[in-house]
Amino acid sequence: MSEEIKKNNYSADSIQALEGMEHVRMRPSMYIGDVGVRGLHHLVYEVVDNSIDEAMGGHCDAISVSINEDGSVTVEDNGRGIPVDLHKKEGVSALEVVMTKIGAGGKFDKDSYKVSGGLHGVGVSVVNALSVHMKSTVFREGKIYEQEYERGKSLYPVKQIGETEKRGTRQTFFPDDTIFTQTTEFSYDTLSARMRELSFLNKGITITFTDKREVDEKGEFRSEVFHSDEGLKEYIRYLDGNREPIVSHVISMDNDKGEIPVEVALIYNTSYTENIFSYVNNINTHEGGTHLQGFRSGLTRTLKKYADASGLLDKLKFEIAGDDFREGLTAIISVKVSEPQFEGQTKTKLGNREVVSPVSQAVGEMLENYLEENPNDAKLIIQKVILAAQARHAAKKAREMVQRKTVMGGGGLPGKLSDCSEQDPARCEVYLVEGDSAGGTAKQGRDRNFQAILPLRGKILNVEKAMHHKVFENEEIRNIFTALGVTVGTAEDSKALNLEKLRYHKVIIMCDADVDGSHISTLILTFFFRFMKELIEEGHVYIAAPPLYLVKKGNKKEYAWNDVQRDQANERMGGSANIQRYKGLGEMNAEQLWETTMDPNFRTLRQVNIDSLAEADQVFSMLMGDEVPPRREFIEKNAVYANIDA
Ligand code: 0RA
Repeated sequence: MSEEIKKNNYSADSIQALEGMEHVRMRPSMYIGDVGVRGLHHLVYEVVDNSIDEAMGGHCDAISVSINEDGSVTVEDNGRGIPVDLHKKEGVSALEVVMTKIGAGGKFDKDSYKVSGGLHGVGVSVVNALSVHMKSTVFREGKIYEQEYERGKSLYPVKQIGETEKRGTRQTFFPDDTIFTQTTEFSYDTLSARMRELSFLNKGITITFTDKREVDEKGEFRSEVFHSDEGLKEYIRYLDGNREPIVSHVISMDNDKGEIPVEVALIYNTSYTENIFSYVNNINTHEGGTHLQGFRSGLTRTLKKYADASGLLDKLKFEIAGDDFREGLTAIISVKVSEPQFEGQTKTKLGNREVVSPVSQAVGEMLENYLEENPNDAKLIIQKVILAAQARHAAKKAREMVQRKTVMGGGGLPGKLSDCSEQDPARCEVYLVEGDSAGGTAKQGRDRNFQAILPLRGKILNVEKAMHHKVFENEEIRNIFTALGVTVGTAEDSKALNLEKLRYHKVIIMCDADVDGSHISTLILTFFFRFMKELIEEGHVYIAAPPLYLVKKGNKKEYAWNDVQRDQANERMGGSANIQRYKGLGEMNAEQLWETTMDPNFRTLRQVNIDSLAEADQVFSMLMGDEVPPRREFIEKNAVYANIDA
């Protein structure tokens, strides 16, 4: 090839690369889902995924992630280092190709263990394109190399900047605030939860997470080290730490040598909830899919076979349903699939048919062995299943009662509901208000055109501790179902929620701004989380924020939501203002409640969303379960909503 042609080829390729990177900047959501808080955090996951891949290939065992003083993020591993030698086809270093070409990540190394496709796995070049500045540092073969980029464009060719004994790759990036217009601020809790999750899903790796934006009283950074030797087994213990187990061990298997690597761990506890978390290539598959299907079929088939053979079912008058095998079950399934097909609304449902049978078989074998070796536990599990079947019959009756009153229009709307006049659900909102008296104030203060009020009596039922039929028999809970117009489970065993008839697109929890109030909010949220998860997932649930103080002097008045605002307001009024601390919603009159908490032009609503379902589950079981000490500790350390992104 003549020099001339080579040059042309190179520039043609680089134009293509440029177009690729431009496209990422033009349509970022196509690559990272959205440009909100979630998309922003995806940038970190993408970079970390690359280091995890290097670790899964057996080339590294330590990854450090830090949020830097200036708000940028650094991810460093002790792997082989991204190659920096000339990439023949592209005419630049391999590092530059990886960093500036869309879809180039890992492709030049066919043997590398590279499975993190799907949601992430878009390539580190996407992160580069969406960063105002990025710097790659490679420690490789005794030398240190570096290259920097601005909005995905390299500022200079890869250069050697020194010598080193170290091996590895360090990536630092600063998200572009013209892309992430909502915020470029990383959340400690979100990243920490994901690093913990990754350490459970990839045993043996040490992930150090540090936030350098602030120091504590001792002058130290907030930092956590995550490392799991037992993987999913330990993950189950973490998730279920606040529940009471009915079997003596976590049941687990790890078949990482198979065609499709499968890892499973499960335990049965005394609760009535089913908690199955499934992952494909470290991505939480919220919508399930073929691996989950395989798990369920393996579980049901094996337990049923054992139960039939045991004779324990002989006196049972009705069939056991699939659901019955999963009451009180906490399980995690993690599979690695080389070409995952993601389907579903949020692209978190695995579609690959070939995954069903290996997972089903692996789960069957694992359980068979366990039941064989632990006959006492086996009996306890089967007894639990029988109890679940009996409870299901009772719950079904109770549920049908609610149903009849809601859908069939029999009972109409609850008497306590003050409905709004607007008919379009998209414009309607309902306030769930703690207590009849605050309910009365809210009813006076509201805009009755589009705001409905449903007062709730004191503490609502703690669904975390109640059997399902008790939940459906509870009056406050029935009122919520009826008022919202949603129904549960139309088919025999389905618990699927029907949101089509949802009467209000904003469901706003309004409680006192004190400990009791946040307890009640938590009870309501727990109920939504366990019985109307979709309502949260689709963004319909909000928490109202009533003010803590009224600062008044002469005819001036200001509200304050925290102590800083209070003091500032006081200063603005020249000091010595009259400060009233609201002990509850009841101390506000209708006008004040409207002005501060209900008027869409002034109020702040915190939207509740589930960042990590596993983390949320752990928090709810801790807050609402039986064990008191961890709960006290958590409440003392955090706001109640620490893991529910506001
Ligand atoms: C392909 C080949 C080699 C290293 C890597 C990928 C690699 C990529 C990343 C991304 C983050 N950290 C990483 N560490 C390594 C090198 C192959 C060799 O040295 O033979």
